[in-house]
Amino acid sequence: MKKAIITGITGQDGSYLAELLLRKGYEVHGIVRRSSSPNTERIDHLLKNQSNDQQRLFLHYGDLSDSNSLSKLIYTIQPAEFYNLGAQSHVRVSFDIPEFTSDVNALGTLRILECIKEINPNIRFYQASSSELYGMVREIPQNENTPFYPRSPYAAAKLYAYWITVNYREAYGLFACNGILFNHESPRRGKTFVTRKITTGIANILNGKQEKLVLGNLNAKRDWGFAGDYVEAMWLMLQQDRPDDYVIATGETHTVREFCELAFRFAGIKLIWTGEGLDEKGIDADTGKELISVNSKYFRPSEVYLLLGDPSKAKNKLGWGEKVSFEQLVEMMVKSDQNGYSTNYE
Ligand code: NDP
Ligand code: GDR
Repeated sequence: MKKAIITGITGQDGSYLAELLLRKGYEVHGIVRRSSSPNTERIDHLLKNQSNDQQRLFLHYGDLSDSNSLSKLIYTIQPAEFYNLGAQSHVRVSFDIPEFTSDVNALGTLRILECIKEINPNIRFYQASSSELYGMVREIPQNENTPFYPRSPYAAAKLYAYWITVNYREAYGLFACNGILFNHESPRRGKTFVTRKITTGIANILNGKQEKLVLGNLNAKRDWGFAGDYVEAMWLMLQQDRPDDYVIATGETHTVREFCELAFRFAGIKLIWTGEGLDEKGIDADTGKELISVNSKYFRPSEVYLLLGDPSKAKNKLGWGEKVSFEQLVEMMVKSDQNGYSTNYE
């Protein structure tokens, strides 16, 4: 039975990847951080679904800032594949805690690569790289050859992680791959990322629990896909004959404003806009009620304005393609939050 280790298994992508690997017959080992209250909500359904004699999902305490925990787990588990999804993944928050973000996102990756090199160089390694590397974009659309220009401590740390992964591949022959993933969302997306903030906000507004949504930059453009589709690409990268780096994206971009309009439409509300800049408001066209306003506290000290990926290489070489469209994604997230979030919602 193939064994895999996942860091970040309690996160959005970790939960979908664990599901995928279990479906494929893997024994899955997740590294979890100690927290003061349980944080396994996204994988509880997987933990409950296994009987004692057929257990294939195991959780171990560890941390990307703790080399000893990583080396002990890699040595004892001896996985065939290692997926590094763990990170301080919030771009805005990385401006508040830049040192912690760099330790976990940059040096955490180095720590794993060193362990693999020293303990078992045959372990295949996936690094969760990000479209945030492109930052101030120099080319539209962005592909594997587009120059990087990080715009946050998060992205600068991920830049180090990207290059140290390339370096360990070239210097030591490790099977190490970067997936340069553009934004991907789902009903399991963390509630402080803009898409889920919008869809949970809509559910709360409809339930009378929240007056309106307060957002930041409505003009930012993102290439949004479905997380369930994107974890398949991670797995495919580690099944190839040669290690390489791939852009994973849909090839479509939309503004935050467009996401809002579509999400409210799936909730049965037609949104119209008035004002500009900090005075811009999203209004219910039928009732005139204010549903969206802008607050500069959600602006970033330096913003990434436009991301649009070109996934041609992944399509040609991995045979990967997204299955869920932008409209289907928004509808899925709106409905899931309206019906009460459940991890079983794919
Ligand atoms: P989440 O924020 O949902 O999950 C992050 C995971 O990392 C959580 O399990 C978290 O644990 C864990 N983690 C945080 N700090 C540490 C640490 N010090 N040691 C070990 N684990 C830690 O992120 P996503 O699932 O959305 O993203 C997965 C990865 O992909 C991240 O690296 C992210 O930066 C990257 N990425 C994401 C994209 C996206 O659009 N989703 C796009 C491109 C890249 P806990 O539950 O305890 O907080
Ligand atoms: P991002 O995702 O920074 O692209 O990083 P996020 O959803 O946080 O922001 C997307 C865009 O929306 C704008 N925005 C707001 N963002 C948040 N969070 N809250 C708001 O109220 C708001 N209003 C407008 C932002 O300014 C931004 O332009 C995500 C993370 O998953 C990273 O880990 C990953 O690497 C990248 O996607 C690809």
